[in-house]
Amino acid sequence: MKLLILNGPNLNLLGIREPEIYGAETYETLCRRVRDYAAARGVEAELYQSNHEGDLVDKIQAAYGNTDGIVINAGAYTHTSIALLDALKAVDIPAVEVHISDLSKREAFRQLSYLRAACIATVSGHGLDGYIEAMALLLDGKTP
Ligand code: CA2
Repeated sequence: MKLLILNGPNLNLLGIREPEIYGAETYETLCRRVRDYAAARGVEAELYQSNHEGDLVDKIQAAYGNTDGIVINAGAYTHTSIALLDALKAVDIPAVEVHISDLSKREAFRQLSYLRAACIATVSGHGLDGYIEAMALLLDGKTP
């Protein structure tokens, strides 16, 4: 069982600005938490972060045939990227969309998610725990 944990633009900067929105934990902490949970569950987890839309598309395409689930926080591309939506639809791998902040309480331009239509669930506003919840959803069909 292999999961791909994808993070989009600026998520590598977690913890250095806007802690009131995104918390104080760093991207490295997120990676460690994901790896620890994967190890505890006996599954493989590959983490990938990019600021470039095409790189994220390439990574989704490369998952075809070798990955059982995708956790994706596409950052700002969530609200703009039909290319990422198409890539997720094309590979047809179960995917869960994660947002650290609660999008429903933020700006109007963050209310639209193009990716939602290709995901089995969305976890929003649970901080870094949301990534673990998304992994559990893919592994068990429910949150811990
Ligand atoms: O809440 C989320 O996880 C978001 O996907 C985060 C994106 C934002 O564009 C989405 O609307 C919601 C932005 C991530 C930016 O992360 C930062 C990290 C450090 C300092 C400032 C921003």
